[in-house]
Amino acid sequence: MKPIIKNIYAMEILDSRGNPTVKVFCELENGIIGSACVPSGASTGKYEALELRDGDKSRFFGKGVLKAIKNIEEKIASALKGMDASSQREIDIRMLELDGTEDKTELGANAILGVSLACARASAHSYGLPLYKYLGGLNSYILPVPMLNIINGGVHADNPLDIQEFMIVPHGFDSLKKAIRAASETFHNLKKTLKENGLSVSVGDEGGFAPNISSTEKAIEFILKAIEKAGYKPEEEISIALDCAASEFYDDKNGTYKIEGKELKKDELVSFYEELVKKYPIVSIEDGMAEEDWEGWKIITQKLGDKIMLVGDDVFVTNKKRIEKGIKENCANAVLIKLNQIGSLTETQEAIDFSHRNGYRTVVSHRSGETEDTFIADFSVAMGTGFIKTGSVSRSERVAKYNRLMEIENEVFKAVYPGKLFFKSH
Ligand code: 2PG
Ligand code: MG
Repeated sequence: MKPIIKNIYAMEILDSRGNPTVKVFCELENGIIGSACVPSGASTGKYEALELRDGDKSRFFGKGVLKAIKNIEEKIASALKGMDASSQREIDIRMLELDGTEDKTELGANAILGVSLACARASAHSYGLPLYKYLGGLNSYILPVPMLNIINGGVHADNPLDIQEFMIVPHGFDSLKKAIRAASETFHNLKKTLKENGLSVSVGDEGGFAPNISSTEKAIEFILKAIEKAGYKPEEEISIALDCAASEFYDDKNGTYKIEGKELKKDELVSFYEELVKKYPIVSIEDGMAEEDWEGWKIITQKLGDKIMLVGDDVFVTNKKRIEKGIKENCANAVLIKLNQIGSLTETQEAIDFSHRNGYRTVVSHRSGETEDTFIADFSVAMGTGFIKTGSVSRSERVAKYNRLMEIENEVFKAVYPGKLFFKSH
């Protein structure tokens, strides 16, 4: 029996920062209901699709999402009723037409994405398939290598670190379970090390520690010490990845970057990164340059593009047009993938396919404001991206995704953990 959409409805729930967000339910005529929750960023890119908020200061400081819910229930539901929930492209394109704007300002990307994902879930249930198989095919088998953010800075924490995310990449293992265990043991050793140094071990938005330090090098050294204390080998087994979120410290008037109390020109910032890469086992830098700074992106790609992954987040915003510009101009070599940056499953899949076809790697990513929804875990396996970043090994909205991935690893016959494949040179 075809999974025909009977009704679509939504409600306001809270995200991991206690702010409202959208949860959507897709009810099928066969009685099955699929639901999905929409996450929300803090260091959002300027060119992301619009997250529709009410702006009514008397509720949730203006952050309510009742308008988005109204759009779902009054406009989108009637347009999709009677459609086959497995016709994902048709559903998404129908919503894009209904919205009619470039960046989803009419209906809201949070409204559209919630519906898009809830339809996929309902249809997967209806066919009796786990989401990763439904989206990726019955033979989906590639797990992602996690990038775990264990020290938080930037706008995700109340500390003086300019760089937003200090991640560990446990690539030197032959299973995801072993990689997650290594990450957990490193995390706990980092806690011990920070405590011994009189530093706070309270965590930031993504579950990483947020110690009161300002030096990038110091943060990296604490992590390397923790890896060793946990009995693992830095570089061989566990490396470092950074998300600089450089748009947050870019001065677009002067074209300079303010980092660690200094004002650096583009090439000086790139030299700063080059030194870090020389000194430490860094395998990936995300948003090393700002979203507007295409020139800076060219410089960093020339200098570091053949050595490490250079991941574009704010600069690409999961938008095929911006990714295309990046590829043409030789900017970055990988793309961060966030469903809610572009606002539909279909467009996200297109962005991933397009990146892969052009030799760019992709990393599926959470948002700093998350929910208990584990869609991205299944999605990363379905798309075979080989990478995911979904925070630290604390805070359940982060851990839920890793736990789901380990479940998938149990389920898939000889699932491949590609860590050693991706980082051969290390
Ligand atoms: C990022 C994300 C997720 P935010 O910059 O990559 O870590 O943060 O959701 O705040 O944009
Ligand atoms: Mg980022």
